[in-house]
Amino acid sequence: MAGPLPLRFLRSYADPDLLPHVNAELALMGRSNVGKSSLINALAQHKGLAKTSKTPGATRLLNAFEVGNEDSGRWLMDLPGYGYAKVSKAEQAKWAEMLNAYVEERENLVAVLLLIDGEVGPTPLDLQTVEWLEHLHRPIVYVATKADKVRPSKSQKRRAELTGRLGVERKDVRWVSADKGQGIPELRALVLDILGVK
Ligand SMILES: Nc1nc2c(ncn2[C@@H]2O[C@H](COP(=O)(O)OP(=O)(O)OP(=O)(O)O)[C@@H](O)[C@H]2O)c(=O)[nH]1
Ligand SMILES: [Mg+2]
Repeated sequence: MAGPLPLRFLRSYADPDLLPHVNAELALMGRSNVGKSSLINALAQHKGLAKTSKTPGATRLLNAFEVGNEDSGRWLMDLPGYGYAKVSKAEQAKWAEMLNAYVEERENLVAVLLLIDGEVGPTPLDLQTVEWLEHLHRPIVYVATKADKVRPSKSQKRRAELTGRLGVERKDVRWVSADKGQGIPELRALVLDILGVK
């Protein structure tokens, strides 16, 4: 278990080719509005650190945050979401290209935190993303978001459905609520461990 993560926003990148070398990087992926930026804020216990919005499409660039000491070279990357139908086809294609290039080529991307909406469950696009990440041999950490929105009476059934559709075991999915704090200390500890932050 760990307290708030020391996270500093560094800068945004539109082009993954311009990213500098780092020691280790962990990226948050998931469909638009699943709660990636909110999760960053919860990990840091710092509202407003990453831009969030009720409307999908809040994050449009690759946003780099440094974890731990200054110049630790251990980064957490907030990515634009996928599957947001309301932006133009051209814009969607641009984001997809940016995400693809990032995930395919980024060296020292040690794992991807793949966020799945705990209330909605995995969408076809989420399952497609899983296949793609597996194909690229990128380790996946499954995180189910918005746990507070699942009624306690439905929680067991929902958990079983979600793990069943992902084809993983229950212990492989971490349930979190950025709003209520559920699962956040455990996820902080995992992030530090994955990135090798002392
Ligand atoms: N109830 C509840 N709402 C949440 C939680 N996490 C995020 N939200 C809400 O979900 C909406 C989207 O959150 P964001 O963090 O902006 O989502 P995102 O994945 O970064 O979205 P994009 O940047 O568009 O890809 C906001 O209205 C948040 O307040 C949660 O744990 N519980
Ligand atoms: Mg975002």
